[in-house]
Amino acid sequence: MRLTRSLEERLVAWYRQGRIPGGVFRSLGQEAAAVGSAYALGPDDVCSPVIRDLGSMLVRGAKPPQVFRQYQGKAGSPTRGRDLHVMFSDLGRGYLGHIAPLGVMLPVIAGVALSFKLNREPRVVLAYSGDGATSTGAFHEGLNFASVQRLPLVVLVENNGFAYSTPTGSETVIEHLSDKAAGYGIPGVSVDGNDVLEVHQVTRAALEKARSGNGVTLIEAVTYRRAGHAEHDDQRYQSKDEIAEWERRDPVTRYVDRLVTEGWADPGKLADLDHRVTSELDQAVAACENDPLPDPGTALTDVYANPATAEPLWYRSI
Ligand SMILES: Cc1ncc(C[n+]2csc(CCOP(=O)(O)OP(=O)(O)O)c2C)c(N)n1
Ligand SMILES: [Mg+2]
Repeated sequence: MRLTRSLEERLVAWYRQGRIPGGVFRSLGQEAAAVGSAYALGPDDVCSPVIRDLGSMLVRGAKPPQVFRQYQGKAGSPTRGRDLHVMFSDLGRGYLGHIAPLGVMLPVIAGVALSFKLNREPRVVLAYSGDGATSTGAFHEGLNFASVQRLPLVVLVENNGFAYSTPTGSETVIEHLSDKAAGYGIPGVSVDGNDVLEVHQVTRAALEKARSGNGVTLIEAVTYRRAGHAEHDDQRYQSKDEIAEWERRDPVTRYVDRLVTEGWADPGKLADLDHRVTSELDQAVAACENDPLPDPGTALTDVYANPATAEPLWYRSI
């Protein structure tokens, strides 16, 4: 959680310096949902993160230099400048990059879970979703199919109170998003999304249930988006009191307090961990900040399965 937060803070600084060509979507205040749940996955399992789930990718082994290169669209980034921010996959580490239209990853990920079932592999899939995405047709079709087929899937909905500027109450009339599970005949549970251990325990139980052939679970992690939708968004539609209230429930502070009060870690050890995060990020920045951008002449390469070989038409004019 500390690595996720500090990495995103560096990205924000770069964004303000005009060094990021796309958007920066932060998970400030909701890191526990992505991190606590991803730690419940086994080494051969797969997850499909969405925009606030950088933490899950770091848990699965994504490295900060990769993330910095990707955000800057560098030639050496995971998508070699073809896509931006967290939209990249690493099948070896078990995460699938998402595609921008909300909800459409659910049918894709249901297909991944179906392949595990057909091949009798004891692997499970953890699909992340925002609250807004649960109101799309694709989400419904994907979840319905997965439920009917009893696929090894867990869907974790991060209810952070907003879909861009639309409050959750204007996206859906139900109060608890876990109640949507009833429409699919699967169990649904709501958890405190800012309690990393609760998220972890509930996700782990649901993943094991899926692994033993007992089907899909829908988990709602109740949290709050303390930053804007992305860095360009001034959040004028969010109440300052509400943001302050959720800052008091910050998942990192809460976990640190618990580690210290219950005697799991002393403050010195936690300070060492903070230093480690800072130096890992310093090294990552040094390793990649002067990397080159991709050669524009290669823009069509690797975009389609059978890449076009001709130069892009506009290339000759630059
Ligand atoms: C089908 C579709 N409609 C609209 C958008 C534009 N859009 C991108 S993110 C977003 C908000 C998503 O809200 P939510 O699912 O709650 O996730 P959050 O950003 O809160 O993590 C919107 C409206 C989109 N990408 N796809
Ligand atoms: Mg949301």
